[in-house]
Amino acid sequence: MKLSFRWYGKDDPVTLDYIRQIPNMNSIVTAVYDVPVGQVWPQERIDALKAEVEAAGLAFDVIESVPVHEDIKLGLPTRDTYLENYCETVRRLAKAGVKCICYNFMPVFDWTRTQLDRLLQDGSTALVYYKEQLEKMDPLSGEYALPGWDASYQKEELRHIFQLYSQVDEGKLWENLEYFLKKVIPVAAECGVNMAIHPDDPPWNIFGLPRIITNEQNLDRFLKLVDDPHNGLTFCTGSLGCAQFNDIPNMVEKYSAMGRIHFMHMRNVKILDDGSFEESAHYSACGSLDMVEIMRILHHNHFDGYLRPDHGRMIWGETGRAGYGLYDRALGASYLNGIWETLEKTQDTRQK
Ligand code: DNO
Repeated sequence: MKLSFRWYGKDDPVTLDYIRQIPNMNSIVTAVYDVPVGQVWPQERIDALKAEVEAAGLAFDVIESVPVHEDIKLGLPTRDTYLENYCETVRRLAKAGVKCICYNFMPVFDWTRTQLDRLLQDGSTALVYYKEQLEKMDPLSGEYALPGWDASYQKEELRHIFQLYSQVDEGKLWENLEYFLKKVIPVAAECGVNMAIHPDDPPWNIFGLPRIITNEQNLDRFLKLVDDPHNGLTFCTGSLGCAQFNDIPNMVEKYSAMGRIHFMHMRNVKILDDGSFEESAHYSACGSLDMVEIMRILHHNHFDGYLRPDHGRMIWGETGRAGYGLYDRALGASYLNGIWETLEKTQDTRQK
């Protein structure tokens, strides 16, 4: 297990110097953020980022994310140019030593919450998804700007994209994903990079848009589309784990035994009765997931990929990027370190 931490670059109030003070910290998870989606990342920008991360004594080997242009997800004729650009970015990242690239295939919106600062009983704030609130949200109203959403769309553009998606059902989205993988995975394999798709968050359709990286059956199907170890997963416990239908320990067991998990996002969530959920502290009892069990399975299966504490709450008066403050994620990292060290030092539960 290589412990890692997401860093949003120079604008991130959480500095590399702070991150490296977290015990056992190994790698930075970052990206070149200001290149428009679909364009090739300039090599000098990649190299500068690498130099900055390495100067702080941390490894530059995980990118989250290289975003997939909407035309690829929609299967438009323009997709081939964007695919070529995507492959070129993969090559350039590999040249800079990157080992793992996280991306997602969610139409239009990335992760979705209905509130980013819900006050919890202990006085911290967290990201939540309340079904009732979501049903009242109209993404086309222009009133919402969530951090997981591409804010560059104008209202009319968004309307147009929604119209285009009326022709793309789940079956079509699968075809477009396959087309993407068949172009990108051979390039990744050639240059030794692991591609790691992030599951849809939440793992069900929202706003009438299809979502397919959602459950075990679909993850099986995904891995078979291109059955190559470079075609793997970012296993996000919080994204998949906010749905009752996902048995997280079983899924972690299956995919880590197959060697197809390249990146773990460790987050705990509390599932509520009506299918809503609240993000919680990492500690198992704070949410619905058994974090020790998940780590035990990873350890047992000799997981040696990257792992990062995912979204934290805002605690101790910290302000900053929702989900990505320093304090609660650092607490999460320490907690995960503690579990892992215990597993390493107690009886050997590993497969021989
Ligand atoms: C949320 C993140 C996601 C993730 C992308 C990967 O906090 O886990 O935004 O980075 O879905 O492409």
